Amino acid sequence: GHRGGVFWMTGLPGAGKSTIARAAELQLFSRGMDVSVLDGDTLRAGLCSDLGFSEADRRENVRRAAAVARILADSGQVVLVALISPTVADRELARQIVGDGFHEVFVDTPQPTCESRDPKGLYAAARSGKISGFTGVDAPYEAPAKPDLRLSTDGRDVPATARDLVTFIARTVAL
Ligand code: GGZ
Repeated sequence: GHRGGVFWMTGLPGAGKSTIARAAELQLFSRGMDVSVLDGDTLRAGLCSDLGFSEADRRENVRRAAAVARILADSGQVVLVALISPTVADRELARQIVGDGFHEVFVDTPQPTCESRDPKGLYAAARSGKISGFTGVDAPYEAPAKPDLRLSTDGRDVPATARDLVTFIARTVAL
């Protein structure tokens, strides 16, 4: 068995949060651990479909994700949360809601790398003014100064990065 815990993955759009979370989920599952993933895309398709990208809506998005994560962690799950959660205050709110068992993970990918990935063309749309308020272009991203874990992704493949996360999680939730 293992304890529950919340591993809150913050980073720029395109940093690899969701991809690393999904890869880590598989690795944790194959170790027999109880794991779930809450990611921005999924939450915004359902629980948070009424929210946009204003500062207040992002804060509410974070608040709901943290509340759900806490419920799951209290029931013993390892919860991977993949949300931009752009400000220090957003993540402080999440930490406060989750309580003990909150761990901040910074998916640290240089912005040029994120922009060159641009899987959905959103950086390009933001650069050309087709969308506004895009994180990293014309909306802020405050990198965590002292994350509990920093995942540097540049030049590394997803399974290797996910392995670093899984090692950290396994150590953290061990009974
Ligand atoms: C940031 C945006 C925006 C704006 C749409 N700013 O790479 P994606 O496309 O699929 O994932 C991003 C997702 C970010 O949602 P989060 O819930 O993680 O954000 S937050 O924590 O700030 O609430 C991105 C897409 O939504 N997207 N418009 N303007 N990301």
